[in-house]
Amino acid sequence: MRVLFIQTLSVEGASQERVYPIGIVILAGSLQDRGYTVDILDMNTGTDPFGAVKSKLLSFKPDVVGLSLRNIDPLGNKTSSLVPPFLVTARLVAAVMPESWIIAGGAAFSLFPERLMREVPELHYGIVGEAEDSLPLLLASLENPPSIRGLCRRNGAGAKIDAPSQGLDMGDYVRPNRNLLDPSLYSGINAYVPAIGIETKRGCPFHCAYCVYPVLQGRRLRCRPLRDVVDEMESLNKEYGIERFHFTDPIINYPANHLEEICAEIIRRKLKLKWDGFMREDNFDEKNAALFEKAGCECFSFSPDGLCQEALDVLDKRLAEGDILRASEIAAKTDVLTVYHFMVNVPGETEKTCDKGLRFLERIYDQHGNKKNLGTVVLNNIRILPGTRMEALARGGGVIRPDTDLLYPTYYNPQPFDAFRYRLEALHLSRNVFMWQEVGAAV
Ligand code: B12
Repeated sequence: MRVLFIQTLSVEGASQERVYPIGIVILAGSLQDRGYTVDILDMNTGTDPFGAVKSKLLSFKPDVVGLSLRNIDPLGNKTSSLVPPFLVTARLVAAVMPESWIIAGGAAFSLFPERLMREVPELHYGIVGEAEDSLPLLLASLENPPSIRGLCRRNGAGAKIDAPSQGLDMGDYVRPNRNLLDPSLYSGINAYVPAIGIETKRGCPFHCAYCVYPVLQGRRLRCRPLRDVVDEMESLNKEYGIERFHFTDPIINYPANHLEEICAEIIRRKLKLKWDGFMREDNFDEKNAALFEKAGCECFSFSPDGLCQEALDVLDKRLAEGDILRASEIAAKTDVLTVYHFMVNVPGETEKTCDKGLRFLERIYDQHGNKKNLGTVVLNNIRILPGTRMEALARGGGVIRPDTDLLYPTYYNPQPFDAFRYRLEALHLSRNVFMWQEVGAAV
């Protein structure tokens, strides 16, 4: 059986940062190991994505096409959607290869399975969540599949979805087979984000009110054996010359010691690699910050999200303002860049919390002023995603209607603080410009 995987459009235009699609490369590799003939097309890498789909279909002639939908929209306060290009891709596949089965998967599909089955009638099946075990079972029973973890099948006008898998043992992790999609094609195309992702674990035990990571990977932390992680990085470096990596974990420095052990192994093998990933502030101290830096960390990415204690509490971050300031003080003393992500106009925002937020941002800039090692500050309104506490808060509080369709970009940004983001952005830009231009104190 011939199986073609397509990474559908993940970004709005060719100028955006691209990421190597490890999800479909893992799936294709494990199918190949089982005797399937596989191929991969990433629509994000060329200049004529739909033309590339048509020619790949005609040359490869797949029996099954797996469509991966990673992002439902570009986030970042934008109002465009990635559903239309996904729909058109499925339509194009059905038109060119009417006999092929079309199966969808990926993070964004997993957040909206039923909605997307309705929106895209060309899809025969979907798989919600991780698919290493489920996809081979589905391919072996396409005409009449039994109950399979995460399987999404049509059921009248709607869809029936079996409980997803969130339990893959990371000791059995099958590394992405890079022969199926050359990682060097992704070298040098991004200005900021390392395009090659490495998983060190799956799962997230936290309860942040807006976040879907536990929906996608479950709450149980499943760590990969550290040598397997470093072997993967080392072989990518030796075989493909890859030097920069992004650890894709929800939180890279949790649980304690896993990342530390990976770093110790990188240092022991004398690998000259650069990497980054999202870290929690309450597990960040002088000792591990120094170790991370020595092992090649090129950016501490923090997502404290709340700009004051009230915001941290309403977002259920289980962090204190002091944790964030202490982490930023430590980070500011290193030679590593730090990036902070904050959410703006969160539930319960008042004049007082806005003022506190502005002062908090000032303090972070003050800490980094000396070494000028503040990469950037990302300020976003919250994209309301299904199944999160934010959805309940937004619907319950009348911020969105009971029937608002979350499939398309919907942000939590009620009046009267709907323009607060711009005040924060003005402060952020001003501090940034004045830090670099050295023309005295910013206002
Ligand atoms: C790491 C990460 C990043 C890194 C990527 C760096 C890199 N080099 O890889 C960075 C920080 C750069 C990033 C950026 C963005 N990201 Co991001 N990212 C993630 C994260 C945490 C992990 C992704 C990952 O690699 N997972 C590991 C792989 C193995 O899993 P997977 O791809 O999901 O594949 C599995 C299954 O989905 C399934 N599957 C996948 N494809 C298919 C296909 C078929 C046919 C089948 C059956 C199954 C299947 O099987 C796979 C194996 O089990 C996810 C959250 C999450 N936990 O999923 C968010 C996530 C995917 N990102 C998201 C978004 C929106 C973005 C951005 C648009 C944000 C922005 N404005 O910058 C950009 C887009 C970048 C791009 N070009 O696509 C959203 C997408 C959903 C949504 N809300 O739209 C997520 C879910 C987070 C969120 N906030 O909700 N991201």
